[in-house]
Amino acid sequence: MSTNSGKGPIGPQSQPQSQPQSQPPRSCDRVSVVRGDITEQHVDAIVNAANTTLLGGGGVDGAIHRAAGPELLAECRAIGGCNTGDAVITRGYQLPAKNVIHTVGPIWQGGGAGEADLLAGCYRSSLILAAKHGVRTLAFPSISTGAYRYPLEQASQIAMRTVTRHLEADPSIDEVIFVCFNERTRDAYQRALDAELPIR
Ligand code: AR6
Repeated sequence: MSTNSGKGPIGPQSQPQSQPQSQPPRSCDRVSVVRGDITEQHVDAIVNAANTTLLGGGGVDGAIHRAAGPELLAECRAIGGCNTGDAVITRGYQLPAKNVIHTVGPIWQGGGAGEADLLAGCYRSSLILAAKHGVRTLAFPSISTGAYRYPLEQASQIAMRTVTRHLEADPSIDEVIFVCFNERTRDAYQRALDAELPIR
C-alpha cells in the first residue's frame, strides 16, 4: 500500500527512501525448461499426463505410478476418473514431489476436434488446482505429445502461452518447470519459451 498517494515528495522521515515496490517477477522469469525425468523432481507437485480412467498407463503416467507406489493407484481409483482438459490432485506417496496433479490431454485427431482448447485447458486446470492447494513449485511434462500424438511444435506453444499468461495473473506460483524427456522436446519448449519473452 502506498503511504504517499502521489501527493508530493516523501519527507526524510519516510525511510527507507529508495525501497523498490515489491513486484512479482515477470511470468517468463518463473518458467524454465529442462531435460529430465519428472518423477525425480523435488517440487510441490508434478503433473501427470493421465487418461480419463486415471488407472495408469504407459509413458509418463506409468513412470509416475511406478515411482509413487500402489497407494497412488488406490487414491486415483477412489476419485473415479477425469474428463479431458480437467485435472485432479492426489498425494505423491513415494515420489519426492508432495502431490501429483493428474490431467488428461486430448488425443490428436487432426486439429479440428477442439484439441487446442482442450490442451490449454489441461495447463489452466492444473495451475488453478495447484494454486488452490498452496502449490508454489510445479513441474509439467509435455502433455499429449507422446501416445496421444499431438504435434510437438503446436503443443509446446500452447503450453507455454497458457502457462505464462496464467502466471501473469497469479503471483501465488513461484516456479513452473517443463521437464522434457528428450532433447527434441526440450528444444521445442525452449523455443516456445523464448518466443514468449518480452522484447527488451
Ligand atoms: N518424465 C518426463 N517426461 C516423460 C517421462 C518421464 N519420466 N516419460 C515419458 N515422458 P505420454 P500423452 C514424456 O505418452 O501423449 C499414457 O499411457 C514423453 O516422452 O506419456 O499425454 C496415459 O495413460 C512425452 O514427451 O503422454 C494415456 O493413456 C510426454 O512425456 C496416454 O499415455 C507425454 O507422453 C497419454 O498420452
